[in-house]
Amino acid sequence: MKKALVTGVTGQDGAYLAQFLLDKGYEVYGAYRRTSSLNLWRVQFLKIENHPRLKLVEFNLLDASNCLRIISQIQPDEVYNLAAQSFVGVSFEQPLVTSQTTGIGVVNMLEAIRLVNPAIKFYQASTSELYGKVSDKLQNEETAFYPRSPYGVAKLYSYWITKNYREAYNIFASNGILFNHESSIRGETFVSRKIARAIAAIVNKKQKYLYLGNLNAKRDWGHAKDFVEGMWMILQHKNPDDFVLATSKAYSVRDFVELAFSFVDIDIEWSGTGINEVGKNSKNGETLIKIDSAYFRPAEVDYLRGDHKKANKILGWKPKISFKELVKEMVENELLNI
Ligand code: NAP
Ligand code: F7E
Repeated sequence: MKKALVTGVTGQDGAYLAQFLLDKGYEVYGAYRRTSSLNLWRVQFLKIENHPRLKLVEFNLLDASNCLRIISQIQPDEVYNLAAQSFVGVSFEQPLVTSQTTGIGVVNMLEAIRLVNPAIKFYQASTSELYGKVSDKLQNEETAFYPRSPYGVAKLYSYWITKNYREAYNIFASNGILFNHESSIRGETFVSRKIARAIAAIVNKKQKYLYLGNLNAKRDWGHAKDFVEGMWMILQHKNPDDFVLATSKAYSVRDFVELAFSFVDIDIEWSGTGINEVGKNSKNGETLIKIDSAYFRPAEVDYLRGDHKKANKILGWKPKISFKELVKEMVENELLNI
């Protein structure tokens, strides 16, 4: 039975990946950060918390001794490093914590693997935020990086240190450069879930307005379930390598809002400009969406659209869940659980 260590198991991808690996027959060590109140709601949502092959272990990526001990005690076949401060907005407020956790912290894990057993395979959660101020209309593994946030810069370090340990020590260390992926268990502050939650609250008269920042930013949004399968495929490939996982379709935040409201039969009509723009229910003229400048970022990533040809050709990976299905699932889940 193969053993996998998944860091960040309390996060969206960690929970989905743990579920995926359990289904594949792995023994899964789900590493979570010790806090005053353990937060396992995602693992519970996916109904895997009592799975006999899921072992939850306390862990902190910032503590090198802890990484070393965990790797030497568990002796995993595969390590998926998903732990990070992953919110781009917060990274502008907490640049040092973000640099340490999302950037430097990764070395703790790579060093532990190098010292304990360099045959352990390592997956690093890299991101489309590396591209930032994009030069190409469609970004692939060859596109130049130009990160636009402390988060993106930290991920640039972790991307390169992963590649460096591969080249210097022959460790099977691969980067998955993943474009945005969402689900019903996405963090509440990311724009997709924020919109879905607000719609359920507005329909149920618990909230009057949805406040947003930049409506025109475009993202390549997929479903987390498809993407965790890609992470596993990356580590099953015969050689360590870096792969883009994306849907290759881009939609704006505005598109997301319009589609999401359409699932509760509300057609959004926009008027005004800049921070005075509003979104109204076209049937009765009621204002539902307002702009709040607090949600604008000091430097924005305007456009991301990934080219997943390499992953498709070499790994046979492709996304299965469409943008429309994703948004529908998210809105329906919020309506059910409000
Ligand atoms: P997430 O929901 O924010 O999960 C991040 C996880 O990291 C949480 O379990 C968090 O624990 C844990 N963590 C944070 N600091 C830690 C530390 N010092 N030690 C141990 N664990 C720590 O993020 P996600 O969406 O699942 O993303 C997973 C990974 O993929 C992240 O590295 C993210 O940057 C990257 N990524 C995400 C996307 C996306 O669209 N989702 C795209 C590209 C790359 P707590 O629960 O205790 O906070
Ligand atoms: O923002 C705009 C915002 O916070 C998406 C992380 O998983 O994906 C994620 O990063 C866009 C941005 O995700 C609001 O300015 C407008 O342009 O949902 P987000 P993100 O920044 O793309 C990448 C791939 C990662 O690696 C990250 O870990 O939406 N936007 N209004 C807003 N964003 C938020 N959060 N809230 C708003 O009110």
